[in-house]
Amino acid sequence: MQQQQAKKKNQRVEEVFDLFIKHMKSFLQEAKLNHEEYTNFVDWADRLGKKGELPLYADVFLETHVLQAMYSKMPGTQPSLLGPYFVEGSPLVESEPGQPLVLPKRPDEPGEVLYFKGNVSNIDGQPLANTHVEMWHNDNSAKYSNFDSDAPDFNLRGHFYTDENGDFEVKTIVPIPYSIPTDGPTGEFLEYMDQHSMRPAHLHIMFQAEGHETLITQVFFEGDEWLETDVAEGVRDELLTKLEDKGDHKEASLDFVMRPL
Ligand code: MBD
Ligand code: FE
Repeated sequence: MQQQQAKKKNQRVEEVFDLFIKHMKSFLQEAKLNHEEYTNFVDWADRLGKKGELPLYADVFLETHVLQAMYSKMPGTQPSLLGPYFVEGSPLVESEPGQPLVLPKRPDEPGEVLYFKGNVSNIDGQPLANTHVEMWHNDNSAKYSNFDSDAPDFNLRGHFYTDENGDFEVKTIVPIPYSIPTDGPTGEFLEYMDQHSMRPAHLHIMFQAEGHETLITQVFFEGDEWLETDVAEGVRDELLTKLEDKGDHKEASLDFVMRPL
């Protein structure tokens, strides 16, 4: 009996909802939201959900604020958006001795070859060997496998581990700027806001190391035309790297710092 009750009541939900209502009251007074606007909102949100765009909308317009409220003053690499296109179960990427790790790709994968290097350490500067690194990004037509791309599932998605010095190097292609879908209720919202739909090119990267907080972040490239106006506001200065032109390929690198639990 007691167990059943404990299962249903969620103190945290109650606490957060009470706070939400408290702040919403003053927000509603300030916004002077009328009843018709409220019903328009409910109709739009219903369509958003029915089209399966709720995760997209939330990750584009809310997730950055969740992250900044909690983590912007914390030490270590700033997190950025997980986004709606992460899928669990990516393949393990292994390499032959002396060869780079290669993210799964089609034999004729279009795009510029990118060698991306990184180092993972803790906030005291100690390297974090054997850290689980998960990477995913879009292809040269700006599409993500398992979602809007015709590529096989898990194309340009994989995981691997840092070496004894906390280093890794992976071969993939350069991601390109991404337009979020504009043909549904999220696009309708963008029109109301007179806001473009672009995100700068980015690599998604997630680190898991024992005794450390999981770090979910993104890597952006200097000079990208969408950095300042990223529709999802995911860019942080420390997540920028330079794409170096090496003739037949590009190189980039960034170091990452994980916080202890
Ligand atoms: C993306 O590729 C993305 O990373 C986010 C956060 C939102 C929409 C599309
Ligand atoms: Fe993305």
